[in-house]
Amino acid sequence: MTPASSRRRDLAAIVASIAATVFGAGLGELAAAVVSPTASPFAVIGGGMIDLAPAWAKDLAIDLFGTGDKAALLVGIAVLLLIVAGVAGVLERRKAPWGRVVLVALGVIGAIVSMTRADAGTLSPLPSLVAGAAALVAGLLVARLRRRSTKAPTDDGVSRRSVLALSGVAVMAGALAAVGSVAVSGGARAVSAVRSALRLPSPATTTPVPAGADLGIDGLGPIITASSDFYRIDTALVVPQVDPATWTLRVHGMVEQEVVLRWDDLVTLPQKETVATLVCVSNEVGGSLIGTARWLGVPLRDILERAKPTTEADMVLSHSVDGFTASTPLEALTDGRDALLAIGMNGEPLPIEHGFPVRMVVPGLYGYVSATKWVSELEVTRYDRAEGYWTSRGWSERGPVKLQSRIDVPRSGARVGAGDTVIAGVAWQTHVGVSGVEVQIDDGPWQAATLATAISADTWVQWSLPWNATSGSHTIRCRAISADGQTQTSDVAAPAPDGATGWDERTVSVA
Ligand SMILES: Nc1nc2c(c(=O)[nH]1)N[C@H]1C(S)=C(S)[C@@H](COP(=O)(O)O)O[C@H]1N2
Ligand SMILES: [Mo]
Repeated sequence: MTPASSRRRDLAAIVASIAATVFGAGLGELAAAVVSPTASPFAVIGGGMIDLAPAWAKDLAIDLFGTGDKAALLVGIAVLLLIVAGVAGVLERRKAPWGRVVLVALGVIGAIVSMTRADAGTLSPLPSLVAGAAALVAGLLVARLRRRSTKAPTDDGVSRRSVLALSGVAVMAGALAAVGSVAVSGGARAVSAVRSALRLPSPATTTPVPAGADLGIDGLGPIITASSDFYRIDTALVVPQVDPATWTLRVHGMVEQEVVLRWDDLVTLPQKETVATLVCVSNEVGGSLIGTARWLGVPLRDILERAKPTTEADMVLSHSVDGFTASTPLEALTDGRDALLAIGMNGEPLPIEHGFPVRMVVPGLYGYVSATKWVSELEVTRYDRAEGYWTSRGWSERGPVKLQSRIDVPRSGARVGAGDTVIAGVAWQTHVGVSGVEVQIDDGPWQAATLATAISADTWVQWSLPWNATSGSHTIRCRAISADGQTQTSDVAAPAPDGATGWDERTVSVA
């Protein structure tokens, strides 16, 4: 065989193997959609990778892709899979049956990982096994065709075309199966229908939003973030689908009385509506992983009171149905702040990706130690006995929110006309509160900005400063002063392990 024809055969083997893999992957997704969406081979491999990721990797992913980190991961897995499939193709041609073995091994690996997932059921390995088996069968079919083509060298052109045609059909069938899996995925539609039909109880107490809370400045986001604009951060590649009818919350551990709460119990308890700002520990200085919403729910204190934590307990490890956990100081849940077991967000049931039907919201703490979505368990324990999901990956065990401020107007790199304009932004240290914001233009003096009326210490506050802009390039920076008199530090710290610090800064060119 000439090197050229060998290369051509390698290429054909690669195409055939990739086609078989796409076919297998598509069928695996379809099988998952039918038996269990969270057991999708892509979801279990991706979920496993997320769980293995250390603090810096999470940070890097959010840094590079923002809230598109999950899509980026799935694309990454797909690319990796295709590369492995290509290598398997060459291997199969030169050292059969090792290429086939690799494809089957991928399915088996998926099946094994699927069984280690927190939400694994008995059928969880099935989709990955289907994927492996389908890839094997498709691979064998194409190989058979290829062998025929080697036996009849004169027919080479024709057979190569049929190999390509069969590969094309396999790819198309795989893609179709994957698309079909979205349509078949009944679980998601069912829960979303339940959510739409749900009526929330009315709150016994509410938090008013003062008229002066929103400065109404163009480019400054609204004081209450629309649910559809609210940032989303979690480890769930497939959003958990939890039906309120089957939801339970088990309060156990270091308690005098174990308590199990059902949805019907929860909605009959007195509800509170509060406004609270939620911020992610991964939020960079000037970042957008922060939002403010009206939350409806039952104070966690009322729930814990029924279980009666013992005096040695100092932490509540909240568990999500998908295995995520958060370690919250028991004190933050019982000291009277508006720590809620929330069922409503901005007047509607929680959006499914924000924790439907029930999540936690605790003012003053970053989300990773407090805001468990799809919550299913409150384990009363101690910091020296247990740790939360991100703590075991290098993040701090307690996550009090740090004092921060952000410039929203003018936007970074914006072109501003000379003359009277405005600088504006938000500042927060949830549950402590903000008493002032100062702004520095170039190397000028720090000037006091005007603060909007705060909703409460649990929310961000808007601020603004009139500015007579002169032409040229200007650097604007801001710093907040907390309600307890601290000035926001200029020390620069990365988000890991307990939240970013430093001053937000924008450079704008004035025409
Ligand atoms: N079940 C679950 N809950 C979770 C997380 C998660 O990964 N899984 N992430 C937490 C983190 S890190 C943050 S910042 C908030 C984000 O809540 P949001 O997506 O509603 O904005 O949810 C918290 N609750
Ligand atoms: Mo977070």
